[in-house]
Amino acid sequence: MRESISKRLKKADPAVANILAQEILRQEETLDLIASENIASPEVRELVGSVLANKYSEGYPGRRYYPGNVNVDAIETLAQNRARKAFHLNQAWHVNVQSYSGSPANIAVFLGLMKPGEKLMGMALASGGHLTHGHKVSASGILFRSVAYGVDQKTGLIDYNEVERIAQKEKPRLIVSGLTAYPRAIDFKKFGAIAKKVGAYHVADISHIAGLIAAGLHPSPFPYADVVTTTTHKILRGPRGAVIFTKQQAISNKRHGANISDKIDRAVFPGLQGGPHDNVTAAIAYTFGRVATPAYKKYARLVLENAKALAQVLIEEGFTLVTGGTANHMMLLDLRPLGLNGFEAEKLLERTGIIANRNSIPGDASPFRPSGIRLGTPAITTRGLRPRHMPQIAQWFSRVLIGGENPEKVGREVKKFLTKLPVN
Ligand code: DSN
Repeated sequence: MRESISKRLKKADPAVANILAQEILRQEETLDLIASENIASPEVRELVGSVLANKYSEGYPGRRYYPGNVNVDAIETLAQNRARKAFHLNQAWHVNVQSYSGSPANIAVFLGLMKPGEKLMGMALASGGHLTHGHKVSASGILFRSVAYGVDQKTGLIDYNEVERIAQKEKPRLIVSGLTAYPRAIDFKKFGAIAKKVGAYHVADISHIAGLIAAGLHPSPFPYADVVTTTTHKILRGPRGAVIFTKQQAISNKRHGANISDKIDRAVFPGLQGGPHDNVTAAIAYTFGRVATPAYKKYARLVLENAKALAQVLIEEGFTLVTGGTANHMMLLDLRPLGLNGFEAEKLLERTGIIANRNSIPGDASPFRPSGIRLGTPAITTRGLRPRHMPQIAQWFSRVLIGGENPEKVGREVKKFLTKLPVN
C-alpha cells in the first residue's frame, strides 16, 4: 500500500503536497541501501504527527517548567522504562530520551562530563568514526581537544593495542567507542578496560548497532561503559531521536563525582535544548515496546542475514570489501581496484535507482571524494527483501560499476522489481 496524501493538504498547499508526493514516489522506486536509514512504521509516523507536537514541557517528568504535562510525564516515563527493558537494564541506568538526535546527544554527554578544552578520544572519521567523536569541524572537536584512534590500514580493523598506546600517552578524560562505517563487531570490553586504566569515562555510541545489541546479536557495551548513546531511527526503526543511558555510579571515573546522570540531564536541558519533542518521545516509547518483542528479534536477525548474503555475492561478483566482509548490518566497498571513486559510484548507482552513500575507507584523505561506498541492509529488510534477493542486487552493482552498463537501463529493472515490494 502506498502512502497517500490527504485532499486537505493538497488543497491547502499544493506546492508542499507535490514535493511530498514526489518523495513518496522516490522512496517507492529506489532501493535504500544507506546503512543509517530505515522505514518508520505508520504507527511511528502517526505519533510523530500527533497532538503531542503541540506541547511545551521543559524539564523532566514530575518537574516541569510548564503546566499541563500529566500525559507528557506518562509518555516520557514509559519511554524511559521501555528503553531500559529493551536492553535488559535495571534502575542503575538513568535514561534521558530528550535529545533531538544523535549529534546533540553526544555533545550533551561531552558537555556534561568535561569542561571545554579537556581531552576527548574517538575513532577518526576516515576510519569509520562519527563527526561528533572529535572531528575538527564538529563541536566535539571545536570545544574539546580531540585525539583520534584509527584502524589498521591493511586489515581495516581496530587495533586495540594501538588504542591503548594512544590512550596511555594522551590521557583523555573521555574515550568514545562506536562507529558509523565499521563493518565488524566492536570489543566494548576492551574499550572499557582501556578507559579504566587511564581514568577516562567510556562513552559507547551504539547508534548504528543498537538494534543488534538489543536483539543479542552484537556484544553489549552496558557492562563496560559509563554512558551509552543511541539514535532511535536506524536499525531500531523508530523516529528521528536519541537516547542517553547513564550509569548512575560511573564505573571508570569515580574520582570525578558519582552523579553523572544529573550532569548529563542538565547538559541536555537547559544546557543545549529547550522543550523536548514530546511527539517524538511517544514514538520512542512505541519503538522500544516493539524492540522487546520476538518479531523485532527476527527482523534484526534478517538484517544480519541480508548483510552477510549481500557481502558474499558482491565478493563473488568481483567487488573488494573492506575487512573482507561484514559482521554487522553494513559493508564498505573499496572502489580503488575498479578505478572509480565513491563520488562517481554514488552517482552511477543513484541513476540506477540504488541509493548508497560514498564513504571514506582506511587510507582516504578527502571525505568529499572518498574511495568507498557504504551499504547497509536495515531499510531493505524492513521493505521485505530477503537473502534470496541479494544476488539480484549484486548483479545490478556489477553490471553498472564493473560492466559499465547504462544505469538508466538497469534502473528500469530495479524499478520493476520494487513494485512488488511497496514501502509500507
Ligand atoms: N548520518 C549518520 C550515518 O549515516 O551514519 C550518522 O549521523
